[in-house]
Amino acid sequence: MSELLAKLTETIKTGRRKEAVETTQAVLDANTPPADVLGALVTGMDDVGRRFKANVIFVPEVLIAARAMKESMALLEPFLAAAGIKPEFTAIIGTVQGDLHDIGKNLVAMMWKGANFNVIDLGTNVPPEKFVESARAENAHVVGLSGLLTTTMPAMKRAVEDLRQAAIPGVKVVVGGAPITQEFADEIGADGYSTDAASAVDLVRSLLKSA
Ligand code: B1M
Repeated sequence: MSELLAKLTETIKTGRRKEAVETTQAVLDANTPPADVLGALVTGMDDVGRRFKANVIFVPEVLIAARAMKESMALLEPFLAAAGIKPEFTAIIGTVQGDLHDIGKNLVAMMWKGANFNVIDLGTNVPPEKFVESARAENAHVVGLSGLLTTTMPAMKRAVEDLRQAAIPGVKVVVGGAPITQEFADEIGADGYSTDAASAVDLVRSLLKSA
């Protein structure tokens, strides 16, 4: 069985969608514990994240791996639900108000899903109050703000301020996007900043582990 799980990890790493789905079905048919199947999938996406961060692979490979992961997860989800296994964290994500860029934000959302977070994607041009409303309604552990325009950096600042003012217990705010820097993140009072989608997984894990 561990051979099949290793194969499953490999199909995600290489984005072989059809094989990923077939292998997921095979391990489920063999009554493999759903947590072990999930572990094999997440290990695959973690590896994708590491190689993306190291510039060994690029956006298209990540998208292909994420698609394989998504289809395998669709098969696995009913088994996870039946076993009472829930995603570790709930994460809200969106591109800040006035900003329509979503490629980077979508990559972060995919990486977070690949790490088995429950991801609620609010899309682009998201007003500060929508982040607050959604974080409250979903009992979010983390809110991710993406911004690609220097002209929308003030909207990111407002969103962080509103989230701080709302004082939602335990929620961490993380930011990213091409013009965003660690200095800016510190200046606006965000809990964390990451340069890329793969690091955004490590960032959330470390912020929430130390919470
Ligand atoms: Co726009 N655009 N664009 N654009 N666009 C930029 C950003 C720009 C740098 C181009 C340039 O002039 N050289 C420039 C901004 C300049 C500035 O602000 N200083 C610019 C401009 C000016 C504009 C318009 C104003 C143009 C106009 O209409 N006059 C307009 C604005 C519209 C609006 O938003 N209101 C506009 C429009 C567009 C398109 C619609 C045509 C299209 C967006 C399509 C889409 O997103 N669906 C577009 C594109 C594609 C770009 C470029 C070419 C590429 C952006 C991208 O997707 N990169 C960009 C120039 C460039 O970067 N070369 C440009 C790939 C993506 C994977 O990277 O989003 O940085 P990125 O995400 C990274 C990290 O930043 C990080 O992870 C990702 C990688 O792993 N990250 C996070 C991102 N979010 C994160 C969140 C996190 C953590 C990490 O935690 C929550």
